Order: sequence, then structure tokens, then C-alpha cells
Amino acid sequence: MASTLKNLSQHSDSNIQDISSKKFGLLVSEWNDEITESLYSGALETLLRYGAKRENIFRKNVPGSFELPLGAQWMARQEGIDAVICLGCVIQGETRHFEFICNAVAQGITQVGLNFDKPVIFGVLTPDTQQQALDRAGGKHGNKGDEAAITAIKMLGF
Ligand code: DLZ
Repeated sequence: MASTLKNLSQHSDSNIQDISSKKFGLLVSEWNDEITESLYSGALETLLRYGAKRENIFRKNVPGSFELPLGAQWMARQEGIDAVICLGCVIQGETRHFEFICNAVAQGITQVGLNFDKPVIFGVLTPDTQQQALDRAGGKHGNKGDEAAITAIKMLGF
């Protein structure tokens, strides 16, 4: 069935519950940091807007997106953490490096969520160009960090 929902920034309020006691791990890849810092700002603002406490939001950086799954595992392992949001940006280059990184990151992040039975959110952009990334990091297509935060909140209210 076709869906009109193409952008979680305009989401329904189903599964949105009180998150004031929830703890969030935000993992930020330093590669393409112009983009990932915007994703982080979007995610942070959204969590705060929905009632998360600033002291319950923990940020860690990793060097590149490839390191997100292991960083997520270390965060998810911490007892108090209820959800982990992984933020990265892998821009298509001339080699197949892109495919290897994207596949590994997507599979790794999926696996961490399943292993730890917690929401571990894939907030990783995989655009062809820098402009496409900018468009999705606070530009004309919204902010995917915001959407990643909404996804975490909705999964906690599942
Ligand atoms: C090496 C690399 C390349 C070429 N491109 C990106 C990218 O566009 N986005 C990203 O997050 N990381 C990139 N990296 C770095 C890898 O994710 C990783 O940090 C290194 O391969 C070291 O494991």
C-alpha cells in the first residue's frame, strides 16, 4: 500500500509517551562533521522538545560511520541507556568503499538493537553528493537527526 509518510518530521503522535525518565545515547560520527553536527543538533532539539532531560542525554563521538556499530554496542551495554541514536553521513565516492561502509553500518546497527533488545536507530545519511546531505541535515528535506530522534521516541512507546 502506498504511504504518504515520507518524512518522520511530520509524524503522527501514536506511540509518543512520556520520555522524561528515559536515557538516550547519541553517537556522532566525526567524518563529514558539517553534516553530522547538524544531525546531532536536530536530534538533541527534538528529544528536548518531547520532554527528555538534558542530563539524560549522553553524547559520544566515533571517527567514522564504520565505527558506529561498535560505539552503539558500548553504549547499549550501559544499563541505564534506553535507546541509542547513531548519526553519520557516508557520501558516495568513486570507489566501492561506500557500499562496504553502508552495508556494514546498517547490518551492524541492526544487530546491536536485536542483541541488546533496545532501540538502536539508524540515523545515517547515504547521499550521492554533499548537497544532498545538506538538504537532509536541516535543509529543504528536513533534518534526519530530528527523524532519528522521533523514531527512538516512538520505539520506546511501542
Ligand atoms: C574512509 C571513509 C570514507 C572514504 N568515507 C567516509 C564517509 O563518507 N563517511 C564516514 O562516516 N566515514 C568515511 N570513512 C571512514 C570510515 O567510516 C572509517 O572511519 C574508516 O574506514 C576507519 O575504520
